[in-house]
Amino acid sequence: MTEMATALSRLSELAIEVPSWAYGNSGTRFKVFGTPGTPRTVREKLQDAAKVHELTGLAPTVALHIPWDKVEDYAALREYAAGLGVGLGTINSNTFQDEIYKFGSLTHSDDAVRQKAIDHHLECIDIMDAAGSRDLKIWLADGTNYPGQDDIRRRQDRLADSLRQIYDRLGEDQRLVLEYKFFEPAFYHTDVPDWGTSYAQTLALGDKAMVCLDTGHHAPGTNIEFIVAQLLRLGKLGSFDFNSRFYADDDLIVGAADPYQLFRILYEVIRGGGFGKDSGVALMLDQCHNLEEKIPGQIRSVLNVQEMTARALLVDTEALAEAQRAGDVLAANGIFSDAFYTDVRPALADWRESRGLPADPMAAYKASGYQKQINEERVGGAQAGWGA
Ligand code: PSV
Ligand code: MN
Repeated sequence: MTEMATALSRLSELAIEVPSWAYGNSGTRFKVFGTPGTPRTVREKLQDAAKVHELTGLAPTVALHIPWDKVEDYAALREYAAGLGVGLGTINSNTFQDEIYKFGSLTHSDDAVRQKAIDHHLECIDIMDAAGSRDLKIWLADGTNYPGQDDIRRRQDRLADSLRQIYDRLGEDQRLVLEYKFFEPAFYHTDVPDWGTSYAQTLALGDKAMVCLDTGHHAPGTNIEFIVAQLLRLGKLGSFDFNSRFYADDDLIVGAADPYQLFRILYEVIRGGGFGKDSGVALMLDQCHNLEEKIPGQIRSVLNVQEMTARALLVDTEALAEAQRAGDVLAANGIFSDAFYTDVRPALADWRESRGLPADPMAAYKASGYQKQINEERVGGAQAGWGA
């Protein structure tokens, strides 16, 4: 087998979870631009996600956000999704849009507010039971804007207690993933700002609690692949929220800003045993499409992950280990770079065709007429978006 064939033989293990909210309207704090054809309901979001999977074979599950994607009957939603060829994935909690959470949710000093936030997560687990989801993803907007505003140490204790109550309600095969973010919306301190805090909190909980790494949630210049390597080493990397950024938490198309960084991250994922169905690492997207059309935006994103995964699989690990052992810095770096600079696109096009998929999913989407169809059909009603 050629090196390319060996690399591509592992690609069928790649599965990327897409976020329901990527199909709704979202934007910046200045303006959210609506686009024609935007879903009005969860079912319409699932239709769009299914289109991405149909054309790429890469996105078999869809993450839901509660309450944005609240429905009466999750078992029925699950069946509806299955009919479209996709499954329901991670359930994301949301304690960042209610008035009562102005000063925090799982860390709040008022027990009544904190209980409400805990109850919301317990409700999310009920939804997971009905939807058949494995993961509960928790990201908190909790933090403070001014030194002295609250007792940052007590807030950690309250967080630990809240998480314990949520963790104890998880089913045997369910997990909790705790997502960190270094700032925003809080500007002085954030209660789960970094992987270390997420690691410490999830370690205290037990094996079913893991860290979620959102690639947009670090200070500029952070060596994210190092964090990936470390968390895999510690057995605590539960999931990714992939997106890319130039400045802050930009939520742009993954791989758009820095493809080499995506390559380096995926190399460490593979190297650390985080790649493949049984690895326990969920590869998700967390993106917002404000200017571009959303469905092709998601298609581009999953293709970018696939492309960088293929390149990372091309690294000649034996030659690399040998160069590293020999202390040959330039040879080692050269081997690494050679894989990154290999154009895998023609091979990927063949790979897709051999599986009955379109060689060029972006072109296939354009030619499919789907966008025109939803633009015409989805008229009236309220377009889904942040808070909807
Ligand atoms: C927070 O910035 C975040 O990354 C979390 O994952 C939220 O659930 C998501 O964005 C909402 O868009
Ligand atoms: Mn995220």
